[in-house]
Amino acid sequence: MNEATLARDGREEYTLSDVSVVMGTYNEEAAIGTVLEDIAAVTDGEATAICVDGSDDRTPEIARANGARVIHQEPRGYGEAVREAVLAADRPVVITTDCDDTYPMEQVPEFLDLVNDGYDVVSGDRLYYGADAMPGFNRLGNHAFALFASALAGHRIHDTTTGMRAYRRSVLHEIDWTENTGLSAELLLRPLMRGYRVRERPIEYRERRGETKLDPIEGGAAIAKSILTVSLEERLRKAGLDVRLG
Ligand SMILES: Nc1nc2c(ncn2[C@@H]2O[C@H](COP(=O)(O)OP(=O)(O)OP(=O)(O)O)[C@@H](O)[C@H]2O)c(=O)[nH]1
Ligand SMILES: [Mg+2]
Repeated sequence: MNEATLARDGREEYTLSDVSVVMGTYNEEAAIGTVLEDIAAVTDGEATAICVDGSDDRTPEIARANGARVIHQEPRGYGEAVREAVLAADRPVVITTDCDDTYPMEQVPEFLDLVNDGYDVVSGDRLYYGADAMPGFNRLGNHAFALFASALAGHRIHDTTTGMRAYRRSVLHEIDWTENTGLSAELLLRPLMRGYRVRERPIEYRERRGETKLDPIEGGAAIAKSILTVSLEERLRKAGLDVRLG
């Protein structure tokens, strides 16, 4: 192989045609067109887009019209959809997003560069720039989750529940995922606590288009429980005990 195609750590260097952008979609007709157009524009149409969809509005039609692969799944929650989406990805670099136009698809190339620098997981930190577009209660909750997760994981994490990340696809297949509402925290904590190379990258966060699908109180409690369960399971695993607490 030509040296120019090798990343700095000697692994193969990925391009935008090695990227799948995946998401759960549940009645996101107000945002799906913009999100998929942004992905196509920033990747020159090279990346594939996959939507795991439970909608009863026009979301799947708009997604297909914009070139996305749509996988139907009855609505069973965020994590059920995102797990199926990440495992369906057909390219070696997998980028997750919400389908609500909150995440900056224009930063996809920066995330890819960091994977080429050798990181296994690159996690978008919404709180770094203040996240003014986020409802105040959610912002406070996300700061609290980050502190809670940092204390349990023994690594400083700034944003545990972000929806925008890049993963080397192999990582997604090497770990069993158990959480639903808390899947985003799990997708960060398990790789981090198993010694994968993980880093955060500040991202701009925009106001949501369309209606939220997450109840902040019920969802917040489920996320806190996932952070606790996953961190304890990973600590026990390090001590040689492979158990499920959830
Ligand atoms: N297929 C599917 N997608 C879902 C389900 N629940 C949520 N989603 C999608 O998962 C993503 C995250 O949901 P959001 O409502 O944005 O949750 P959130 O980001 O915590 O809340 P906001 O701050 O309001 O954006 C969105 O793209 C939703 O459409 C579900 O049950 N099935
Ligand atoms: Mg969202």
